[in-house]
Amino acid sequence: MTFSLKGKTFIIMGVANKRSIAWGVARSLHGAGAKLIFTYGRDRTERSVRELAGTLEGEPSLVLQCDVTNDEQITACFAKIKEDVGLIHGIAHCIAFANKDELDGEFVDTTREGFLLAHNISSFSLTAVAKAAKDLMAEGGSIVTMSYLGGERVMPNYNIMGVAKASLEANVRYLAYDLGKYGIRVNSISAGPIRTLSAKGVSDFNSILRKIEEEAPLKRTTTPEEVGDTATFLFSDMSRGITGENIHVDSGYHIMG
Ligand code: N5H
Repeated sequence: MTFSLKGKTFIIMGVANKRSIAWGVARSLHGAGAKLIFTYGRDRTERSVRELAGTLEGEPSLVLQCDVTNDEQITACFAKIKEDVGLIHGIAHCIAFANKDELDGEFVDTTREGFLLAHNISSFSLTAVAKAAKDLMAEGGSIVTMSYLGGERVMPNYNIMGVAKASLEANVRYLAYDLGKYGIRVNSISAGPIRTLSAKGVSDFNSILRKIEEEAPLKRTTTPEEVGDTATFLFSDMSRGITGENIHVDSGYHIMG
């Protein structure tokens, strides 16, 4: 059994910029010798993803659009991947969205539209992508998605995203059950708070980080590299007995009362 991912291909969904967790996953996978394919959702992130992908040494990575709210785009994206590389070994799903005005104030005020939008992008997209990718993982594979403690416990202001992450974590378990027979494992990483673009504008983010530094067993906050290395472990044979799991990469914060 080996940690090396040489000769294996992974799809990374959700890079926005160099601070993205998805980019931490990409760097770690690249370091393990994997071949990468990047997907982006919105037109305006294309440039940033292409620039970052271009900084990786070796063969250039394929960069494709895959707006996960659009079934035709998902189909077209995976058809293109099938045509270009044939076989893949895993997917890093690092995608989430909720309306900004619903990540503040009271959860009880969540609208039907906002509720459905958050679930569509942050949870259903995993089901849709797993379905599209299943046949491309003919040698078995590993799917890894990103969660947060707010899916298990109430965290002020996380609101609709907490409910969407709870759905995502259950989604992981049901997908793990279905796809296990094909040798495909499905897991999530519950990352501690990281200053990414999606965390931008979160009021008092500094004090959230400070609380982690004070209270978490490891007395420090989480880095995208730490999440990336755990994802690489989940993509490698070293984790071959693990599926349907939610691994906390959060300096141990989740064990605190
Ligand atoms: C308890 C907290 C703080 C409050 C909640 C933050 C939730 C963040 C997650 C969502 C996914 C952020 C989001 O959708 C923001 C958008 O409304 C606006 N931003 C964007 O559109 C930017 C440009 C793009 C790149 O963002 C997305 N998502 O596409 C949680 C924090 C302590 C931890 C945290 C920040 C968790 C998390 O889930 O990310």
